[in-house]
Amino acid sequence: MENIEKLQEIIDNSNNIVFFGGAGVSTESGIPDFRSVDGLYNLKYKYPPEQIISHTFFQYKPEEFYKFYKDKMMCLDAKPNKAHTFLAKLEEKGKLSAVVTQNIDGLHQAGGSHTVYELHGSIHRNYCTKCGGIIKPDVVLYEEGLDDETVTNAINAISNCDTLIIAGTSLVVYPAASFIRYFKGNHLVLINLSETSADKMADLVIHGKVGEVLSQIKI
Ligand code: CNA
Repeated sequence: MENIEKLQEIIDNSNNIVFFGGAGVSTESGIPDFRSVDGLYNLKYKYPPEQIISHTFFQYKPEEFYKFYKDKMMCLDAKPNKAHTFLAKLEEKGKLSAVVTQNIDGLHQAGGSHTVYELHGSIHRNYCTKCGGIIKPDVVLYEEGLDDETVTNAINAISNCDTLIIAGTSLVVYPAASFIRYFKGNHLVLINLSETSADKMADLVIHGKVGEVLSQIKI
């Protein structure tokens, strides 16, 4: 409760908030994350998920890749949750300048957010790898680089914000996790179920569910 009040005060006094999130933002929409106990990394597959969602695996075993991808990553029926709608409202009120997300599910846009930098792409876009070649989802696989323009926009947003809210991410996937180092504003807030390496840097750490936490804030 004391933490919620502190978060309310920080949000009330901020006019340029950036939200940096990960898979934990969508677990309340029913999409499993990668590293929690019931996340994707604890499921049993013929190959470890890290291997399946790599560029090499996609090239050499596209059918196996697509089996896993369609089954576990293309969550087209998921609906935005309280975290997504809260952030959209915060943007509408002119208090949030950008959402920087590692998620590929498109739920921030579905929830009404406009400025969303998708560091790892989106399941909602696909492209042909060469004319008449295999279709690849526009998601960043292991061994692949991030889109330059998206990275520049994300870093600019983080560098210029007054408050950075980091939520629902284990902060272990690089380079995405390193972008939070560009923050030089007033308040760093961390909302995550489990501890992260950035807890010690934050002004406020809330170990809880991001949707539940944010929906208690009045805007
Ligand atoms: P991760 O490594 O799975 O970490 C998720 C973190 O969120 C963990 O620390 C959890 O404790 C925490 N968490 C889970 N649920 C909640 C909740 N309701 N509230 C607060 N915290 C919660 O995921 P990261 O995003 O850090 O890892 C990066 C990968 C995961 C990116 O490449 C993503 O593309 C990829 N991913 C995306 C999705 C998606 O688009 N929804 C789903 C699964 C994985």
